[in-house]
Amino acid sequence: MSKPEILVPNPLPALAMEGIGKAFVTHYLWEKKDREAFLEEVKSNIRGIACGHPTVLDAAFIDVFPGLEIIGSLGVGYDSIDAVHAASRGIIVTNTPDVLSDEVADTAIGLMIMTARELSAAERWLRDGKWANAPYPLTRGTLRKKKLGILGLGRIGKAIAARAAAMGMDIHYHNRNRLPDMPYGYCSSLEELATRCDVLMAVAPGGSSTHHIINAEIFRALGPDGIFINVGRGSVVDESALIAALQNKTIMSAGLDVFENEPHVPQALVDLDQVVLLPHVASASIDTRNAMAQLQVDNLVQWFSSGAPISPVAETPWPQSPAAS
Ligand code: NAP
Ligand code: 8YV
Repeated sequence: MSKPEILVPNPLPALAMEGIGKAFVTHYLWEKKDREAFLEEVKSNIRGIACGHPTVLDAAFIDVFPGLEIIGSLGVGYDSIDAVHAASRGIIVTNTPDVLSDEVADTAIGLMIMTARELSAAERWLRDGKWANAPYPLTRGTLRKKKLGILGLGRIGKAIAARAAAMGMDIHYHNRNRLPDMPYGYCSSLEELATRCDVLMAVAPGGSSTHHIINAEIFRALGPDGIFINVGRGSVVDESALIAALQNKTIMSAGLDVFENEPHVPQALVDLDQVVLLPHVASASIDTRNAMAQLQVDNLVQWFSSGAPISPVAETPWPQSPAAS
């Protein structure tokens, strides 16, 4: 039997390319000079798409492929894929949850400590040769006896909470749904969470339900001693309001791994000393990216061999409900 044909719109990690290359006939879209002409040529044969953030798969793109069965995405966030539209066409979308939660949680905690204790600025002080003249100033920020507020107490949020609780922080959270089994304080609104906590940590998904929910009002609630950390998605934050809040000292400082328009980072953020900026690296160790790539490949392979994906997203559950199928 001939191998299924898979479209790869953008380059993926080596392990994913190797696994997909072995199991399928692959079409690397970024290598094609005339992409529209190429898609016209192969569109009827494509049964799967293998992609990664931030490749956009909107309804119009998905509809190019009449025989598409599965979209296997690298990463847990899939806000750049129209999964609702995929579901309406019976197309499965898979992501790579769990295998990255601990790595992302480690990075989130590191970023929080770097921001509260000004570790990047202190290192710059040493590298600039200033230490010989004066010690680095004492930091206003500390995590001792502080409250951590988590927006998005999901797989990664829980891993962050466990680490922060072990550090002695008092944990509170806001989700749309309260989690009765969790020993942390629940806030039914994001504003209540921002008012209650000293450090606000965003680890919620992107998409329409979270777009700009962290805005000027939330920064006012967080207050002048407040620290804001974002390891979720840049779109969750109104970046202009964040820049204003930092410039006007409405909040004390921020640590950011994600941005509204990556890889563009506003110069106004780069210019601020009380901000720690990372280039979306929370899951970016070789081990973790390999685990993500393996799960992406396994989802595609298993779909075409046994008809059951390993980790379908919530919008395209498997097995499908009788009504949907
Ligand atoms: P998850 O298990 O699905 O958790 C998401 C949490 O967000 C849930 O607790 C959910 O609770 C809450 N949530 C969703 N929509 C919300 C809304 N409108 N208002 C309030 N809370 C909301 O996902 P995860 O595996 O922890 O991953 C979370 C996100 O982290 C990903 O989607 C991705 O964007 C980001 N991420 C970033 C990196 C990085 O490199 N920086 C790496 C991995 C993941 P309710 O449904 O009850 O609201
Ligand atoms: C990766 C991420 O940067 O999993 C996610 O949602 O944001 C990160 O782990 C990305 O998905 C790799 O394509």
